[in-house]
Amino acid sequence: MITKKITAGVLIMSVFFAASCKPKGVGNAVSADAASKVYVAPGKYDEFYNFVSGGFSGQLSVYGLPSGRLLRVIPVFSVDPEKGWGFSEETKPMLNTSHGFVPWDDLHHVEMSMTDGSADGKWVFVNGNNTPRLARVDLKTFRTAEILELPNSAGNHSSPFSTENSEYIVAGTRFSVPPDDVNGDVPISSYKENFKGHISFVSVDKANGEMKVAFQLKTPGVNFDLSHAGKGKSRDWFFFSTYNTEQANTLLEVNASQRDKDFIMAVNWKKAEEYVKAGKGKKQAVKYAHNKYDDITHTAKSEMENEVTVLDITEFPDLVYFIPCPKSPHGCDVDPTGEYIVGSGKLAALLPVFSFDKIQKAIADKAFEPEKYSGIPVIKYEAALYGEVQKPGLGPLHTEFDGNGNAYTSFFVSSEIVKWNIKDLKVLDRQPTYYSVGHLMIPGGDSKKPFGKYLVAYNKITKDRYLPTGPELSQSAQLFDISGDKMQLILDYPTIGEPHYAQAVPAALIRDKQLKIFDINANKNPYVTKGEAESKVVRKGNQVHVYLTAVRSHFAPDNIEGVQMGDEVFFHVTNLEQDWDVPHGFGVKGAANGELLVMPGETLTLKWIPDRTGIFPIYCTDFCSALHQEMSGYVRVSPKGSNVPISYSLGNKDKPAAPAAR
Ligand code: K7E
Ligand code: CUA
Repeated sequence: MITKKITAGVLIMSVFFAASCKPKGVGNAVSADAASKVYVAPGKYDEFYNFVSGGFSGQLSVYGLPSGRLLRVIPVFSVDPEKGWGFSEETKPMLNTSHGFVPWDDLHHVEMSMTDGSADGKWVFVNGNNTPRLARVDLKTFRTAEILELPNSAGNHSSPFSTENSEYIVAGTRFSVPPDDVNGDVPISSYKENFKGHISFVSVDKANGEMKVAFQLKTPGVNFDLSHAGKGKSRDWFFFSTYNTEQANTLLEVNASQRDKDFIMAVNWKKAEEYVKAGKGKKQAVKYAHNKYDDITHTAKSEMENEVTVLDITEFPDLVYFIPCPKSPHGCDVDPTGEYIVGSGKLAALLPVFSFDKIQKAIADKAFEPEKYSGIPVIKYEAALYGEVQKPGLGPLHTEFDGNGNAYTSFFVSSEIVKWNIKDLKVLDRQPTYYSVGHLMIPGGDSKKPFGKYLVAYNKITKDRYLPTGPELSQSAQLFDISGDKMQLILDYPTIGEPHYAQAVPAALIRDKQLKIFDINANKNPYVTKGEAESKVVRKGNQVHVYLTAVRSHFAPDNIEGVQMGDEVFFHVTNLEQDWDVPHGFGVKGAANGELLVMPGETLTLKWIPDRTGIFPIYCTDFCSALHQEMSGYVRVSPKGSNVPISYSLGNKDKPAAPAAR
């Protein structure tokens, strides 16, 4: 038995190691007119914003397409000393969780907020795969506005995917684990009895985007990988790919690859919503963090939530159905019409396409397998199947759509993108990728209205593609023109972190909505300083609060004395500028902290605990004017108990110290 299993494992591994084979035609794939297709002249704008997951970097990067220009890296789940994200006192609460401050995560998927099944350019949702979290990035500021931890979950991979009007963003747990409210101190080998899956349905407030765990579905213990909501006629449904339906708990590469088929889980989320409204859900005590950033107080707040409503899917016979899908499916993608659901079995030699109409008929006719799976009806494979794409390639992962009846699937093992027709399931074109493509992306390619035109392949391995940089090579993106019958490779560029999924939308949807400055008059940060005359230094016990202003090209005050060893110094820096693109930075010698990068009208706070006596320069880190190098000052640190009083000045105009509030 064991030998048999190991042989299966070796087979699987050898398929995956074949990933490093070079595809044919390497080196001459880019034709002569490619340069003109990606050329965006200096001063001209790109046609698309492209939001790209950073994988293990935990951040979201923003590129222009077709140029491949990197426009921005938005810190989300990982601290970023460059922007002070997770270092300033105001942003630290954003990374709070029920485990405390978690400074990193693994960000895989990107979903734009949607109206009528199409991106509306308001927000981008992203997932944290490690400590299960969802984040919302505001596209007016290109900043993370909200982070929501997910209870009962472990590894939020199947996320975030949105219903047609972003009624819900889903989050399916990758790892099943014992629920949060039971004793989880159980043998790992008791997986089958004690481990459960949970899918979170997170509602989104139409007006301000605020997220809330509306309810969860408790499922048998399996791994959830990816998902997509239905569209059009299937809009009330959600589809999730599962693997490890073997319910193995060790050596998954072998033991979770035993069954010939795993499942796509079809969920009628409208029904689930009705059950919850009718009070059928069970309230469960849990603990998870909900963090929000406020652009008026310029401060994040972290609150612990303590309850969630759970529906056990085994108790509701018409809520969830399993559809067999060969073999360890990864991507689960729904075409623009909502009729076709593509399951990409990583170990399958074909690509099954399921029909929503047939699934509905199968449910009505009870065309189920004789045996349920953990109490859930299993629809007969043939009863749900529209057809199979034969010999599409090896190691299918993800599928996107161009809106013209074509699907494009990425193949990791055979390292290629394959274009096929959704109706007749015939392969139309295949192009190599360099190398081992993971996700692929067409602007709007998972929505009701794909914008088409381009396809980007996000590749895992680059080997000989760029100048070598030691043991670690960058991942790459490859841009294809898909406007013709054949895909044409037109650009190749390195990426930040490890990109997984990405999305892109026409620039016009976002470009003109940008916030240029924060209104200083509206600034309600408790430590704001609205003019130089109000700048001051206040001692409160062993805390020294420095109310500092920044304007081209000085800080007020810039000479500070009276700080002592044992003090905690808080620099509350307000940028008084009211002009676009004039941030000021703030750095302190020896501070065990990041810098601050303060936008016009904003207040941010840097905490510093001096470790020695002496003179410590402070300075602006962002080249803001011709006299930027002059934008600096000094802080004097004296021994504990010294009689040097608190004093501060600018231009030798001494100001008396504000009365100490001890
Ligand atoms: Cu295919 Cu995490 Cu979406 Cu990567 S996942 S490739
Ligand atoms: Cu302010 Cu440089």
